[in-house]
Amino acid sequence: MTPMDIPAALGRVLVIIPTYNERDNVEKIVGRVRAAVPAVDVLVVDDNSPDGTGELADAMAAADSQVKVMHRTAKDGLGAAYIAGFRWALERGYDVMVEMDADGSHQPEELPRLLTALQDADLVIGARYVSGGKTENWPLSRQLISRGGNTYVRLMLGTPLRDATAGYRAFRAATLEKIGLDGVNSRGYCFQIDLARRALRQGLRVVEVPVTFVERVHGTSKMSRDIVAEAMLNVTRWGVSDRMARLRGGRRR
Ligand SMILES: Nc1nc2c(ncn2[C@@H]2O[C@H](COP(=O)(O)OP(=O)(O)OP(=O)(O)O)[C@@H](O)[C@H]2O)c(=O)[nH]1
Ligand SMILES: [Mg+2]
Repeated sequence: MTPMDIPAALGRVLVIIPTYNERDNVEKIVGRVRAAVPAVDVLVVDDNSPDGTGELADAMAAADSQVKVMHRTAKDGLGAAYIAGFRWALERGYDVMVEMDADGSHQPEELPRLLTALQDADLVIGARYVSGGKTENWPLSRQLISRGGNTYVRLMLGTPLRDATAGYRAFRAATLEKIGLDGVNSRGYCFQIDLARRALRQGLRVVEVPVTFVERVHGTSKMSRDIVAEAMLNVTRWGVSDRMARLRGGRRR
């Protein structure tokens, strides 16, 4: 895709990139975002990476006024980093917030597709498991966990989404204000499921567009057994309490 202007109706867009030890990725990803959609601003949210990612981000910010950096004191999970980035953006009047990983799995060149779709949506999810979407170079074990997780989410929560755990997203500011960030406390990718579920419950328009998710080449994954366990536990809890609420309210409807 060629560099794109932001659709005028969308307003000011901030791409939020959380980082923890992404020294070999951070410059490349920020450069790709700025090249793909030159009008967007970028916020790197670094959790005091020991490998110097934060300093590299500072150097980029010094050279480009559209690049900003938030330094947090310690590794506190992806969810917490995004919430901090969202609050930063809301305080500064951005109209759209994009979530993007630093490791190249979310291709900046596909951002125009997400922003185009956001013109008729409140939340756009760059989805792997819809027609036209895919994962590249992912080991079978990761594919099984990811697909299995999504099936579980659909069954437990009764959502129509094919890729509720996907982390490449575009939110309208009004969407984040409506769903409220105060009660969101999941740390790993469960955070993504939580936000999608909250948006759907508010009756907001959640649209999935196909993307190609590319396995990281540099650096190491922060994915862990704890993150999967957190997601399973929370999804089960939400599913059970939704069902209980429906049973209690069912007769009156
Ligand atoms: N600020 C911050 N960023 C984090 C934290 N954990 C992960 N990240 C970043 O969040 C993004 C996604 O993390 P990954 O480790 O790639 O997790 P993943 O995509 O589920 O795992 P892989 O597919 O194996 O790469 C990357 O940009 C990480 O650097 C954290 O605690 N704090
Ligand atoms: Mg990754």
